[in-house]
Amino acid sequence: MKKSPAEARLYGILDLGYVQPAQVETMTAALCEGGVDLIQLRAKKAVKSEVEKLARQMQAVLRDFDVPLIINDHADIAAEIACEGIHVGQEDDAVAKAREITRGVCFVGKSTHSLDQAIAAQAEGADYIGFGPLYATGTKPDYIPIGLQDIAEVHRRVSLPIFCIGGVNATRLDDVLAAGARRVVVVSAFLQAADVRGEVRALKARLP
Ligand code: TZP
Ligand code: MG
Repeated sequence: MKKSPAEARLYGILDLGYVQPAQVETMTAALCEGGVDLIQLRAKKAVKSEVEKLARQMQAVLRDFDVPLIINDHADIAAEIACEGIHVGQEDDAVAKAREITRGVCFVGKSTHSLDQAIAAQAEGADYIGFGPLYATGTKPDYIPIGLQDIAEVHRRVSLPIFCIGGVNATRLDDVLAAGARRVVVVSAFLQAADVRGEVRALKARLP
């Protein structure tokens, strides 16, 4: 049985800005062996056929793990390959639309960049939210970091699973947790680690 967002604490994103297509399978396995609970394919520059191909490769690896596959942006691909989740941003399909395209089968996550957006995503029916970027990050360079000050409040106001994202790494984790985070997304700090499995495992062990 695949994990649900509510059961998840650590969310890894396989971002093709950091990973060559030929490394997608080994990186998927390394992230899962390290202990990510959720994994997303984020391929901003790839054409749809390439995204689908890579997603299917990840899906094959994920048969050995209870880690759901979440596709960024492309609800039609998520529906086509019957993966577990779809993730939309503020500029993408509405949650209801993504749910319709995936025929109610996928859970739907939404990126939020403020307290107001987080509250709106809950009202819109998202199954989980990303909240950030907390820190400036090269993975999403055009976004102004929101800092840590709203983390406690968003947990008071939003009852969905909240994944704090953006510049999270081993050095900053204590500050992020002290600010009230219970779940985190880590991208570049995992994908650029010399020992991906070890980096994931060590960070996972520090989560509540
Ligand atoms: N959404 C908000 S920040 C971000 C996304 C996809 C990127 C997070 O990547 P990193 O490398 O962990 O800062
Ligand atoms: Mg998007």
